[in-house]
Amino acid sequence: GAQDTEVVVGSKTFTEGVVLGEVAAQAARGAGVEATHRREVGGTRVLWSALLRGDLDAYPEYTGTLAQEIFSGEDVATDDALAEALAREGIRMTPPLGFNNTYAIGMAEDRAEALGIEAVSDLRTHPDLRLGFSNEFLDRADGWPGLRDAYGLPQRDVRGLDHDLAYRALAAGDLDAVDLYSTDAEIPYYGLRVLDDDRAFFPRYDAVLLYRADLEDRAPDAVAAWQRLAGTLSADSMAALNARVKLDGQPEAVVAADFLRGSVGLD
Ligand code: PBE
Repeated sequence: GAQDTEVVVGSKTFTEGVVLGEVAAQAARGAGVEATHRREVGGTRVLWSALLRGDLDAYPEYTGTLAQEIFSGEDVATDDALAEALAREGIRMTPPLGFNNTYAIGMAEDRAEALGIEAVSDLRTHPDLRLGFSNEFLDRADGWPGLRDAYGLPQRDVRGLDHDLAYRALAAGDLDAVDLYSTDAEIPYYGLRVLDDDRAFFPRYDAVLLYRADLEDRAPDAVAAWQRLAGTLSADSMAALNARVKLDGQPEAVVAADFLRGSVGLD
C-alpha cells in the first residue's frame, strides 16, 4: 500500500542541515511513515542530484541557494516562481520553516574594531586581510566570486577551509574574515562582528524542506507532517538548536526530538 514505502531523507554536511534532516525523518516517523536519515551526504549539488535521481526523497534546503545555485540564470525571483521551477523537475518544497540562514562575513570583534571595519564595503581599503571561506562559498556565484565582484574587493590571500575550522582560525588570529552562516551558534559564542552587507548582495535563504512530488502518493502522511513544520522555527530557536549540538555536544537526534515534542506536539 501507499504507506509501505520507506522515506529516505538526506542532509548536507553541516550541523543545521543534520538537525533539520533529523527533524524531517522523525516527523515522518511520527506520522507513521518509515524513514531513514542519511546524514552529511555532501554539498548542495550532491544533495540536489540525489533528490532528482530518487536516491533521496527529501532534504532541507534554502530558497536563496535554490535561486542562486540550482536555478541560476532562471527567473525565480519569487517563492511562487521557485515552486514552479521545482515542479518542472518533479520536486516540491514546503512553505518556509520560519527563519533565514544567510551567508554573512564575520570578523573577530577586536580586530574589526581596531581596523574600523563595520561593513563589507570597508574591506575594500584593507587589501592585505587574510580571508578564509568554506569550500562551497569559495565556488558559488552567491559566494566569494560574486561578493568580490559586487563590492570590488581586492584581497588575494583567500583560502578554502572546513566551515567548523573557520571559527577557531578567527579566534586564533590566523584569519581576519570568514563566511558565517547567520544561525551558527558560534557567532554569539565568540562575540563575532557580522559585517553589514551594505550593498545587499546576499539574498534571503529561507529554510524549506524539498521532497519528490511522487511522495504525495507514496507517503502523503509524511508530506502532511512536513507541511505542518512551516513557520515553526525562528532564527533564534534554530540557533539555539545548533548551539545544543555544536557547543553542548548533544546528538542531533535528541535535539530534533526535543524540538518536535516542544514545538509541534509530536511524540
Ligand atoms: N546557507 C548558509 C548555506 C549553508 C549555510 C544556508 C546559505 C547553504 O546550505 O546553502
